[in-house]
Amino acid sequence: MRILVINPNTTASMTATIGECARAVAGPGATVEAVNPSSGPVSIESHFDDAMSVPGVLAEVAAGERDGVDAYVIACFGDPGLLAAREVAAGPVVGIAEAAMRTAAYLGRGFSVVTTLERTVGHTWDLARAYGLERHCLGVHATGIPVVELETDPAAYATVLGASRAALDADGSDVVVLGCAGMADLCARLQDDLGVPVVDGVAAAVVTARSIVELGLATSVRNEFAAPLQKMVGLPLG
Ligand code: 5HY
Repeated sequence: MRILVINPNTTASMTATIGECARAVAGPGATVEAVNPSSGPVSIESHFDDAMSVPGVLAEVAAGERDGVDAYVIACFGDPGLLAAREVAAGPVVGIAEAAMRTAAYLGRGFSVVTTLERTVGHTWDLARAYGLERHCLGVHATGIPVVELETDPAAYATVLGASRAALDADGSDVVVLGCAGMADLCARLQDDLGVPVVDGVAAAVVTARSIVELGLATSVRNEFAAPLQKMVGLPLG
């Protein structure tokens, strides 16, 4: 089984870390390839960034379809282009925010999302509502760390740990959801230090995508998620 993990931002070092975290949970018989678009935002922290990343995400999915990919993961917590990608792909497409929140809902009464910048908080609430998980999402908390600084700021781990502790206390929650793909490599250490389940969406999405394929399931093409009509002009989306 081939799983294509798409980092919608163009930071290749982050794609490499995401790929390692994805491979660690992919399981036997699954190969994971991690890619990012060649053009677009270096990080996704606004509605503008989110929108500008979508053509690149869809181009990667279109290339994956030509290449025989079985399932896709969109590895950005805004889940950019998720529904459109489901129209393009024959196999399942799983976004890390949706996978993380759904997984967290199995693990306790409520979860707290710990994310990067304050300006992304509203979009995360929008996603929790869209996925029907608002009842389980007890809070969304910004650390103030820009996405690219997760890789470079030596204090990033301590800041995420402190924000997670504060979120658990403030929300009365049982589970922490990491609100950025760039936090994937912090997950195991945070879980040890916090003593509660910590959900990394990259891992949750890879396992979810694999499970859907193993169940012999795929996105329904009956109505909404049927293949889009070919009517694009001047956009190389395949
Ligand atoms: C992400 N941005 O997972 C989101 C997270 C965020 O470039 N990868 C990004 O901060 O909203």
